[in-house]
Amino acid sequence: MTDLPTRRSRRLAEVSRARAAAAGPPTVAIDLRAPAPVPEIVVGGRRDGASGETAEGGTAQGGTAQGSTASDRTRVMGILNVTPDSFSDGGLHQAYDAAVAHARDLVAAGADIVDVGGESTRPGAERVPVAVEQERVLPVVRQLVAEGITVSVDTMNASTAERAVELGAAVVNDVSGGLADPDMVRVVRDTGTGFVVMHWRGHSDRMHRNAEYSHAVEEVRREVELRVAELIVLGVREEQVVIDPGLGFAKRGAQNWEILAGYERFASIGLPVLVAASRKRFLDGVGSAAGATPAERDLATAAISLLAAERGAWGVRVHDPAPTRAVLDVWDAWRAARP
Ligand code: PMM
Repeated sequence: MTDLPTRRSRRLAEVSRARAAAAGPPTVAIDLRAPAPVPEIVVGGRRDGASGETAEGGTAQGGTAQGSTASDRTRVMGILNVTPDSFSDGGLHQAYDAAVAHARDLVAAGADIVDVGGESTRPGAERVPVAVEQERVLPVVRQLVAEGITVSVDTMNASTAERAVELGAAVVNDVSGGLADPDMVRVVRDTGTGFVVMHWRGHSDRMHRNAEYSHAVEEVRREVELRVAELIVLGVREEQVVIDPGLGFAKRGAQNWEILAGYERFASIGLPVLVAASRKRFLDGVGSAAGATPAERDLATAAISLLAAERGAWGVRVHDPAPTRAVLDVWDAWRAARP
């Protein structure tokens, strides 16, 4: 059990432990603390699922990163937006077949988890009816689970989360950290699912108005920590939680860089951290020309993935896993060679 730093949150954690003991062991959908599975990483070859063999069929020279990587491998969460209007890939994977095909591509490109969402949260986005979200997301979740893919469901709706978990989703990724739907906490608590708790100050239509901070890092940290403490007192177990500072959500350009530069402050909460910078607007003009398309921000995204992995991030959430997987493989090889 990791200590949350404040006295209040320690007390809340004690309450949670007492409740958990009274309730008996909950179902655990995924062990968030377990080492990420180490894929067949071949130094100098491509990943082809066959341990130790390069794409050319030979044995890898220089060894594999397997076995020598630490138990703190950063997971790659590939983004699958089954939406017409997400900011970088809206409409591309909205049809069921296109969505499933893209999920397979994400996994082939190195995703450990596929994050399936049916409601855009881009700045200014309007809410989508729950029934529409479920029509988009649930058949895809069912199919991916059947194919053995680890799925997280990106939703603010408790009923969507509940049905997705029933279908086998291992993680609920809620950009509101359970604040948008009061029933979400019950679903997370009772199913024992992994829960990504993002920093959130309100729905997308109010995002910019809410981006007022006198010290972004400390305020976001405090709000995340407080939200986790509330969840714990409501019966969610600390072991279920991954925190996410919510890049781009109620944060203006430079504030996102401050959050990234303050990564260690979030890590010091003592919970796994997800970094979700992929293609976001604050990357515009950094590593690609100003005004470039969101997809042209993948190199900058991969650089952030590497910096996050080096700092021990639990995961990185990306639209294109390939460049991120490449840099993480480099990081694994680097670490594997340490004496
Ligand atoms: N960003 C988006 C959607 N879901 N989930 C988490 N945990 N963190 C994020 O920053 C986040 C998210 C924004 O839309 P996208 O799916 O196009 O990236």
